[in-house]
Amino acid sequence: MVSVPFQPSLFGLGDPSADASFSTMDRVALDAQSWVDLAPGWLRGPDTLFTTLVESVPWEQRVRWMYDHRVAEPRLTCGWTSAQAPPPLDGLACLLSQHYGVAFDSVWANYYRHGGDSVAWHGDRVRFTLQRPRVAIISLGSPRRFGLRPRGGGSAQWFTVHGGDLLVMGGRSQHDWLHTVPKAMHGGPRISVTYRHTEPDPSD
Ligand SMILES: O=C(O)CCC(=O)C(=O)O
Repeated sequence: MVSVPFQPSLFGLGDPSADASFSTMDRVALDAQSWVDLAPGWLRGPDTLFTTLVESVPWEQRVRWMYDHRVAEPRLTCGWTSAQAPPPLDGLACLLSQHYGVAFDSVWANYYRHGGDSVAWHGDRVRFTLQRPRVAIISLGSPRRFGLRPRGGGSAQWFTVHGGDLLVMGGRSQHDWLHTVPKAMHGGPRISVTYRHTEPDPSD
């Protein structure tokens, strides 16, 4: 694995601010009931936010049981309620909530320190309590591949997410699809800021 240092770009510097009109957003239908919304460059100043979060968040190393031994998750994480999340993550929760008509009340940030960090194929736990959860992900830092594949088997769909991009999974995507951020041989550091909601969409 070759670790590539993060190079901020001119576009990425400046105060973080989101596109409140979601003007670049496009919906990709995964199947009749599951979708992904993609808004490239939704957040301006993503490199400023990336650097601030790397330095200021109290990152935690979580461990998991694998059979009979404990393994460190290959990324660092930190979570808050949306109300307690540091700015501008709290304000971004409000903007996303207004747009999607659900109250995004929790924020989890994941720090992939280098291309060797990853998250394996999985569906989010919100599927145990919600029919059609929306999960919103803002990418910061280096680009990464983000994959989705049908839970029952079939070919994967791949997206490359760049710093400032917003990706939202919705419909039945947590139930019927799995998603992953695989290791990247020449990948640099990346943070994903993920938003989830507890209460269902009133129309569900
Ligand atoms: O980092 C990402 O973009 C995805 C994160 C994710 O799937 C998760 O934390 O459940």
